[in-house]
Amino acid sequence: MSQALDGVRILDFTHVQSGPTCTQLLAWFGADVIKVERAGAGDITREQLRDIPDVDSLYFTMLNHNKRSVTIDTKNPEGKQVLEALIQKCDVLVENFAPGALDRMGFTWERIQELNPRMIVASVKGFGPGPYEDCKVYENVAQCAGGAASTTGFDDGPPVVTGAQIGDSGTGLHLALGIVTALFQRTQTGRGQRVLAAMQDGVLNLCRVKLRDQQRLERNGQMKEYPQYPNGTFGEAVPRAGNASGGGQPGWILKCKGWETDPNAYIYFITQAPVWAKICSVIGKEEWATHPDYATPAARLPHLKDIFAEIERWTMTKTKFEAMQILNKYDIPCGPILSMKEIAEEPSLRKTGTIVEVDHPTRGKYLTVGNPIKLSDSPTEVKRSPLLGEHTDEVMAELGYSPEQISALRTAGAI
Ligand code: CAO
Repeated sequence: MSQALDGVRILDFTHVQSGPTCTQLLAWFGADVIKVERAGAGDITREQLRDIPDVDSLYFTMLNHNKRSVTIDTKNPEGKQVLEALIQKCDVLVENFAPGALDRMGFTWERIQELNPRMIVASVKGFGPGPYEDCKVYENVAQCAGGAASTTGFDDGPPVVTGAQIGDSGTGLHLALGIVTALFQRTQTGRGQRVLAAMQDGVLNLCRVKLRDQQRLERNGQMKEYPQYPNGTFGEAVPRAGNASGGGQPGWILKCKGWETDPNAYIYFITQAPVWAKICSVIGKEEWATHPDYATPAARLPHLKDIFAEIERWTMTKTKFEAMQILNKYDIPCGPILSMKEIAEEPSLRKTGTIVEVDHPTRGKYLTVGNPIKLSDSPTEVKRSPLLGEHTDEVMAELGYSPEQISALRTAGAI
């Protein structure tokens, strides 16, 4: 079967996590992704957090599936010529270098336009134009600058970063959408364009509900679904809300059977208004369904702590999976706190290709997260990440270089 992005060629100048997330997705949708790396070194993540000596790390392999790897020294004059040939042949150049690095290499937007006016140049940067535009940025910096850290954690503790890589992988997702959108517009205009996804912007986009709450706080001085209400205090900025739900249906994380020894024996429980009577019946508090202090969502808000304490008395008598089974029968929204071990072993995720086992020539078998976006007409087959420079000769031949020329360029240190 064909794939959605068949025929699209991506010149992949990305490294670490944000950019590679984007180009991996494009590769999974069928694009030919040619990753350019420095000979002898490659993407720095190849050697970061290694679990097996001298073998590409899981950090690298899990972010670079379905790509081809070519080595080019883009600061070498002959290497630059090879890169120019690739720019002429490709549709999109994706990069997440530090600000200005592409210009310093000699590949300004103007130069790229001269070489290929249809080229889309897509970049991840830490910040958009403004006071921090020249800064180098990693994941947690973006989480802090994008509003996630100040709104994550508990009221009596410091800001907390989340394990979800919303700065890197989140921005990579944003960039991928920008790229396919630009490709679509190019079908009308025939022109390329620049696509920028700043990590601060991407994180803030994912924290949209917290800017909503900032304005609610400024108008009313409090937010009744926050744990600070009714007995705590609100300051000028949105406080950390612990495990409170970001939406209009209050929720909290509750202990389940075994919590004393299992750090993940918990369940997320949402007291969705339409199923309130069922919740009362399940936990044995039938009288709450009609009691004036509990019967309506507004009446419940000042009592949320007591309500969740009562529900927890019930959840603590069940394992998280038993609780799920019972609650789902009544359409009560809830979710088990799953550990990475449980996720890795979950058969349904293997079946859908969300968790995939991949074989790698030097590492052997490992697990990865497959394509989370499923297209019915464009199936994804996850293929292992390339070894450093594995496809240099193949890509050079496609560009029209003879074996002798390739060998001479290698001797000159250009590839
Ligand atoms: N041949 C020759 N030179 C190459 C090359 C190649 N194939 N590939 C890269 N280089 C050079 C670049 O031109 C750059 O050189 P100059 O500094 O002389 O211009 C140099 O390698 C290093 O690039 P860098 O500054 O991007 O790398 P770094 O490790 O110092 O910084 C990072 C890493 C991520 C902080 C920075 O790239 C960045 O801020 N990127 C944008 C934001 C981003 O994506 N952050 C998320 C990263 S994922 O956690």
